[in-house]
Amino acid sequence: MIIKKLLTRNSGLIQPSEITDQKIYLSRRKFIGTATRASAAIAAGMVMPGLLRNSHAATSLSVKKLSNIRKSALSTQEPQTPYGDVTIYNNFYEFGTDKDQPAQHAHSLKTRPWTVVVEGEIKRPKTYDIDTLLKLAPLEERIYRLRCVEGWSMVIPWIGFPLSALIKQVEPTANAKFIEFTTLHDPKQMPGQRSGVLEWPYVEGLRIDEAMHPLAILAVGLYGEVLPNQNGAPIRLVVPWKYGFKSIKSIVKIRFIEKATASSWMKAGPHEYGYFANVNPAVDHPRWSQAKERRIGEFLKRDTLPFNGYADQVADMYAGLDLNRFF
Ligand SMILES: Nc1nc2c(c(=O)[nH]1)N[C@H]1C(S)=C(S)[C@@H](COP(=O)(O)O)O[C@H]1N2
Ligand SMILES: [Mo]
Repeated sequence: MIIKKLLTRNSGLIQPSEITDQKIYLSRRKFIGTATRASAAIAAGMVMPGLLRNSHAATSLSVKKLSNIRKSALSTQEPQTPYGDVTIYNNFYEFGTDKDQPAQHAHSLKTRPWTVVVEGEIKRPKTYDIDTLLKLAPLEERIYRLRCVEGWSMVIPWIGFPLSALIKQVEPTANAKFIEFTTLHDPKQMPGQRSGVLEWPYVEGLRIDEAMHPLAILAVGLYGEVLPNQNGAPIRLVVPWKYGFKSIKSIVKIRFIEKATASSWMKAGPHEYGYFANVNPAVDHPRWSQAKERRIGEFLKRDTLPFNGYADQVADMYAGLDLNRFF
C-alpha cells in the first residue's frame, strides 16, 4: 500500500493543462461563495435584495488581508508563481494524495480556535493560542523558492516570522538539540488520515541550529492574505533550502528534544527520505534524478541548485558532513 502510493507520486512531469488558470480558479471560488450564501439566505426565508448583485462584496469578506507586512532582504527577486497555482497544486496528504485534493477538501479544517503546544527541553513551556502567535513578532513577506522532492518548484510570497523568535521566547535548555513538529491529527477534519499512506500525525524535525537560522520561518499567510487551508493554515513551517516535505503544515505541537526522532517520511521510506533533506542535485532520489526541476508555469526544466540556491547562507551548517550519507 505504502509502496504503491509512493510509486504513484508525481515525478515532475506536470502538464500545463493540469494546472487551473488563476482566473478560472478565482471565478469558480467566487461563484461557490455566492451560491452558498444565496441558497442559505433563501432557505432561511430571508428577503435580501442586493445579495446577488452585491456578490463581490460578499465574497471579499472571506479573503483575510494581513496588514503591516514588512519586506525582507532575504526575499528572492524571481517571478512569483501565480496565486492560482500556489493554492491549487498542493501536497497535503491529510486531504488526499492528488495535487488538487487539498484545495477541494481542506475547507473542512477548522483553524479557530487553534492552539500550538510548545514543550520539552525549554524553560518556558506554553500552549499558545494562534492569535497570540500571530503577534509574537512583526510579520514579514518572505519570497522563497520551494523545491518539492518530486521535481517541481514554485516561488511563493509567504507571510510569517522567524522561527528563531519563538525559540528565543521559550528559552531552550542545554539539552535541546533538535525540534520536532507535529501536524493536527483529526481524521474527522482530515479525511486523508483515514488512509494509511503515511503514519499519522505527520511529524518533521530540524536540528536546533537549522531552526535558529534566519531563513527558517513560521508562515501564517501568503500573497498578503491569511494562509489558505490547503497551504497549511493556520501556521506551518517553511525551510526553503530543504525539500518541501520538511515544511510541515497545520502545526499543533513543537517539542524540543535531545535526540532526533524519525519523521513521517523517513518511516515511509528510510532509503528515500533522510532527516536533513537538503536540496541536493548531486544526490539522486533512489527512483529519480534530482539534478533538474520544473518551475511551475515554465516549459523547460532548469538545473536544481545546491541547497535550493541558498548555499551561501546555509552551507556552513553542514561543513564536514558527508552529504551523500546524511541526505
Ligand atoms: N502536514 C503535512 N505537511 C506537508 C505535507 C503533507 O502532506 N502534510 N506535504 C509536504 C510537501 S511534500 C510539500 S512539497 C509542501 C507543499 O507545500 P504547499 O502545498 O504549500 O506548496 O508541504 C509539505 N508539508
Ligand atoms: Mo514535496
